[in-house]
Amino acid sequence: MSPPSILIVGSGIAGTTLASFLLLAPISVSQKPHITILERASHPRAQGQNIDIRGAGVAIIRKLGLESVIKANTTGEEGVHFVDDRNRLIAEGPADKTGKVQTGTSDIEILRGTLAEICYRRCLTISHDVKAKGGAGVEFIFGDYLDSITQASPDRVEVHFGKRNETRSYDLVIGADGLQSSTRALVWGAEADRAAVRSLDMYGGFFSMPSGPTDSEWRRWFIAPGRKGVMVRPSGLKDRVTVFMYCINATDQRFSEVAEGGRKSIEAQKALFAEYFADAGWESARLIREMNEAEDFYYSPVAQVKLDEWSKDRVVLLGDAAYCASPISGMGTTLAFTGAHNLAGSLAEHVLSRPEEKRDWETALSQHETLTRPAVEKAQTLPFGGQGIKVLHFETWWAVWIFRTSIWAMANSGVFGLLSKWKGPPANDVKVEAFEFEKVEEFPLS
Ligand SMILES: Cc1cc2nc3c(=O)[nH]c(=O)nc-3n(C[C@H](O)[C@H](O)[C@H](O)COP(=O)(O)OP(=O)(O)OC[C@H]3O[C@@H](n4cnc5c(N)ncnc54)[C@H](O)[C@@H]3O)c2cc1C
Ligand SMILES: *[C@@H]1O[C@H](CO)[C@@H](O)[C@H](O)[C@H]1NC(C)=O
Ligand SMILES: *[C@@H]1O[C@H](CO)[C@@H](O)[C@H](O)[C@H]1NC(C)=O
Ligand SMILES: CC(=O)N[C@H]1CO[C@H](CO)[C@@H](O)[C@@H]1O
Repeated sequence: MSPPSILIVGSGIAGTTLASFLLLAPISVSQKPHITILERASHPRAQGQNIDIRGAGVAIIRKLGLESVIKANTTGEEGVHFVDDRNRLIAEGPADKTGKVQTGTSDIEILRGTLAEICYRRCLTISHDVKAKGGAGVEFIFGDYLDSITQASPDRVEVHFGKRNETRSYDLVIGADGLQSSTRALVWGAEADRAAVRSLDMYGGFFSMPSGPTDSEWRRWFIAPGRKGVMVRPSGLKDRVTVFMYCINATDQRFSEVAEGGRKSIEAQKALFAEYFADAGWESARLIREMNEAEDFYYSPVAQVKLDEWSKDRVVLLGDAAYCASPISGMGTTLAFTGAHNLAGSLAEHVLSRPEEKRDWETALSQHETLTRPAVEKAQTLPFGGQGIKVLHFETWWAVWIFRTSIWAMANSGVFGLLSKWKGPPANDVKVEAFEFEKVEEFPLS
């Protein structure tokens, strides 16, 4: 009996977590799958700004032995300060460090790049252990991409690697290649792909910069007139902070045009933000200067992905590629973890633990979807149907002034505190399925 061969496209949070769990399925080493992880970047991408791990996500990192290392690498954010153009405090929302209540700052705040690196290294050590026992483990391929994916027969998927010009075939292909997934475009088709991505008319630039005298352990959130804003947040390192600049604009086509060219478009992406923030006030001059120098600048449209079906024959999508909830939801990473756990558990149950003639791929893929969808649907329900973000942002100075005054009044009336006591975070409603996986040692702290 030959173990299944699985290709995972994308070495992000979802892809590496899935591979780790697949290798921890409670089966003999000879039954463990051959896994290839294909990543377009030439090395693991240590980019991105602060992300949250909430509720169910915390239970899942614990299963991977990652709780201590992740908690040792958090950004230490104390909470949110809304500031005005003269950097005066308008309102304050402290972090919830118990994980029980929903505030802007969640139980675990970590830089996306740090988390991606930890997940990648976890996957490497698990793979190493499997190989030491005679299993196949994971083969990583960096710096390449697929330019075709075809269902060659009912149970084989043929793929072609663009750069190395090589054709291979797999039992299963998983597209864990993020919001702008090309697996989704290749398999679902260009038209379905366009229809699946629901723009929130918001575009973000992420980078880090040296700390200055006004920075602290508090996130500073400045909302400028003209529907744009900035967050400057602690990074976990004393001498650096992270920046998220964003613009909301449904008509300026340049925002979607510069998203197309990938890394080639970085100069155009930076120029667009520099144009929009030139007269935004506050610390914009410093931000533009630092953005222009930043080597870790990352641009992304803010969007959600909605698909009726996450799999087609033997191709399945996972994480942002299948069901991006957008950074506004604060749930993207928790959903990537939950989905990876459900997909690995379902494959272990219906495929990996069975002899070849009894493998039930269809049930595994549909079970993953049934288990994961309810959490996705909740997370994708944004305040005011996604218009919430627009409601908070205004075109004119006087509207911004009224907004600032009303947040100030709300903060002083204790409304924020009351709100946070009423409603638990949606992540605490997300169920962690009771799949059994092999125990793994706690990831070393250094
Ligand atoms: C560089 C980067 C920075 C990010 N920064 C933030 C942030 O600051 N805040 C936030 O809320 N979310 C951010 N995100 C998104 C966040 O990581 C996800 O919402 C969440 O963690 C779910 O992860 P995922 O694994 O599904 O997707 P992702 O984390 O997007 O991972 C997808 C992976 O697939 C790779 N990939 C893409 N296309 C291909 C291809 N054609 N072939 C092979 N590999 C491919 C990407 O390089 C990436 O490594 C960022 C994503 C990336 C890639
Ligand atoms: C790719 O490989 C095929 C078959 O091996 C060969 O015919 C073709 O010329 C190669 N293409 C490139 C661009 O090298
Ligand atoms: C949005 O873009 C349009 C077209 O470029 C521009 O005219 C408009 O001023 C922009 N809106 C804001 C709020 O900047
Ligand atoms: C990826 C990363 O930054 N890891 C750090 C996490 O925390 C430990 C212990 O403080 C460091 O040794 C790692 O370098």
